[in-house]
Amino acid sequence: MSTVPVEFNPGHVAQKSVADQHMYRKELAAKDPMPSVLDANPEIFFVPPKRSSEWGQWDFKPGSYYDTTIGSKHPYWKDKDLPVATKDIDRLRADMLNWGYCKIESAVAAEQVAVLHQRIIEQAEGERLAGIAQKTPSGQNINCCVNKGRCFEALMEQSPTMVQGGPLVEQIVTEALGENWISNSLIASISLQGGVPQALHQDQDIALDSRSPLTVNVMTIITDIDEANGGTLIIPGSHRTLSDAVRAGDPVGKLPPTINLDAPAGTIVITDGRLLHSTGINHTDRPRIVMLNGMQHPVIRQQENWMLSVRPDVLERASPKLLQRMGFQATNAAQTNEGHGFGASGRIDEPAGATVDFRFAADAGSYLRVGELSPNSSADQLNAPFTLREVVAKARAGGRSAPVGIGGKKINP
Ligand SMILES: O=C(O)CCC(=O)C(=O)O
Ligand SMILES: [Fe+2]
Repeated sequence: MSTVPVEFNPGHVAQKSVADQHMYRKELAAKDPMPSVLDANPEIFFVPPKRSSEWGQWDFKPGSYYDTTIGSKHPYWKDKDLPVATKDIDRLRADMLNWGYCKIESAVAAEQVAVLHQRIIEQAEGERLAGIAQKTPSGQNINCCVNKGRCFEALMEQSPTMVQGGPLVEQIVTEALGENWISNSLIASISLQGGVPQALHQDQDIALDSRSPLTVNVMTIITDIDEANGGTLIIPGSHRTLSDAVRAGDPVGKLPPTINLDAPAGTIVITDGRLLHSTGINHTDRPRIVMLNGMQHPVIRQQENWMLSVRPDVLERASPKLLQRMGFQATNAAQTNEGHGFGASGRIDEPAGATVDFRFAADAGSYLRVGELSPNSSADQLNAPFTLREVVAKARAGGRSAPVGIGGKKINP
């Protein structure tokens, strides 16, 4: 056999690849505006999540990004023309462009909200009883809601049977993303008393210099939200400030203050994927609920649908590297499976993000997905051998903890 040229030797490649020889090092580093946001805005920082046993015991720092109020009460914002809840499409368009979000008034009628609200409360309790609740730093999420009630199927397609303002919602999303957008996920985000504020983030985590959003979030407000119960923290206008800075290659600089989003139940708030935001703190003893329905440009996905198309025998013999390359390692915000994979990094062979066992179960005809659960579910229904349970147990084997715990303890404070 001929000898392999030395240029192909991994050690040789590494030696020739010191950082200043990278092609786009400067450009790639400048694509993430968060380091410069954190530099210039010391009131914005990461609050570490608490374990169940220490729930509620965290150090509230006055003056920090989560210590705020709604726009109309905020000294900096109260005289600014922030988005208003309206059915006027021209105002909605202008609010999206100027502020990075808009509020569609009564997009979901009171009786439609009541159906969603009840289903969410029941499902949240059912998942806790079944031991598969997803605990988040701020409370609880219900993932993959499309499997958990007809009302969610209708919500995701903005059917007027569940979203009276569906046509208006869809028009705004189409104008923001272009035609044929797809849904990224459908999650109920529940903020509970005692939880920590989520880190401020942009949902769109690629191409942050983009002039228009590649993702938007269609947020359905299920309980009234405000400064008391953890209305979503946002920095109005940050969608532009951040993307302009990235495009210019400049640091972001000092940002205006955060506010809590306020909106009555039934409002649909559409946020630009570049807007800085996070779950707020719930100071009340009632759950704060918003449905997050991310939408994205249809091209943000793999060309070939490996999840479905790879033959079982290929999958059986695939190395961890090949699995990762085909997309069977979830990351925090991509390709999670029934919520498994949240908080993962996407690394090869990382148990917290490995999803191939769901596909193996499907091939074997034994994939049991979590469906509708409630406090009225029978013991058999609650104890069903959901595949999610097995995958999470495997990821946690040997005492490893999953970053965002599914199947942890009951989380009601
Ligand atoms: O719960 C909220 O208010 C927002 C949650 C959010 O932004 C997220 O999970 O990406
Ligand atoms: Fe978000």
